[in-house]
Amino acid sequence: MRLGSRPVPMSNLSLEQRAHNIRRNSLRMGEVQGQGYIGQALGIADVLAVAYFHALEYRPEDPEWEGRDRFLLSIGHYAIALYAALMEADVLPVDELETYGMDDSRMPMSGMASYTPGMEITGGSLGQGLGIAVGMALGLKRKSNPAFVYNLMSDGELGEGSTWEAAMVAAHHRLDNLVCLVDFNNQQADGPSTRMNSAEPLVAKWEAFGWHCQRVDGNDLGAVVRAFDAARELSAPQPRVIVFDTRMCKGVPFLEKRDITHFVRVEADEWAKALAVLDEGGPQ
Ligand SMILES: Cc1ncc(C[n+]2csc(CCOP(=O)(O)OP(=O)(O)O)c2C)c(N)n1
Ligand SMILES: [Mg+2]
Repeated sequence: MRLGSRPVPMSNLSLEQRAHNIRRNSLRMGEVQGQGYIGQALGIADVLAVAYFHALEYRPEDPEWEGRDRFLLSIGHYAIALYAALMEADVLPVDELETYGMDDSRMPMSGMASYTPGMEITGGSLGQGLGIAVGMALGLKRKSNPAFVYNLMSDGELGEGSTWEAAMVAAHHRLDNLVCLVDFNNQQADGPSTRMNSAEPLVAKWEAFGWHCQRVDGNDLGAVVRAFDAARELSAPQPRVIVFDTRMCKGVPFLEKRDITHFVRVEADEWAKALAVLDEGGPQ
């Protein structure tokens, strides 16, 4: 553990409970605006719970603490998911969710670094996060700062050339302080990623680019924990990537069943129903 960092865990709530709370916060924000990328938020909640309550070192009261692990949200449209996690992590106050997406809110609908504590980058233009993460990881190494850089990106971003340019540079510089997290929800704007522009065989591809690659079920908390641990503990001098297969809308069966495209339509009366169904299912 780094000098001055906080001991984990911050409390004895289970990861299941944390993931559940992240899903609840997301749905409550969606209800405020009547919209939001809720399918993505529900799908990635387990990965965010493990990131913020198992893997990352940070200080909720000092989000810019120099020793913090950096968590980059390359996918700006997933902001609702990260706000939900930052609230659960006490970086943002929960009652602020009432302001989600409003004028003067610190939580705009797309993630912007200058607005929100804990939002490291402005990530709406897809394919930029990994390049920024590479620069940060290099910078930290030059400053002998042992922090890790995590970059959360989407399967849609695997179709961006800039992602693979960054991947090559990361391997060239042996960035063992860089962990890329890919949300493979098999969904992008026009349909399933595997049908639009398949990145398979994905593990072999990352490995060919010089990365240590794992692929796990992103909604299996135990598997997610083990993957984060393995990525962090690996001694090989190479960057690490974890591909998480996730299920959009996880935890709300009537939304899971919907013929999901990139943006899930939730009717006005369905937000409360979604929350009730989530609570009924309980932490999983
Ligand atoms: C460079 C760039 N091209 C296009 C867009 C428009 N856009 C926003 S989200 C999105 C879907 C991309 O797929 P993925 O990130 O996997 O999204 P998911 O459906 O899983 O949320 C697109 C095309 C963008 N933000 N940036
Ligand atoms: Mg996707």
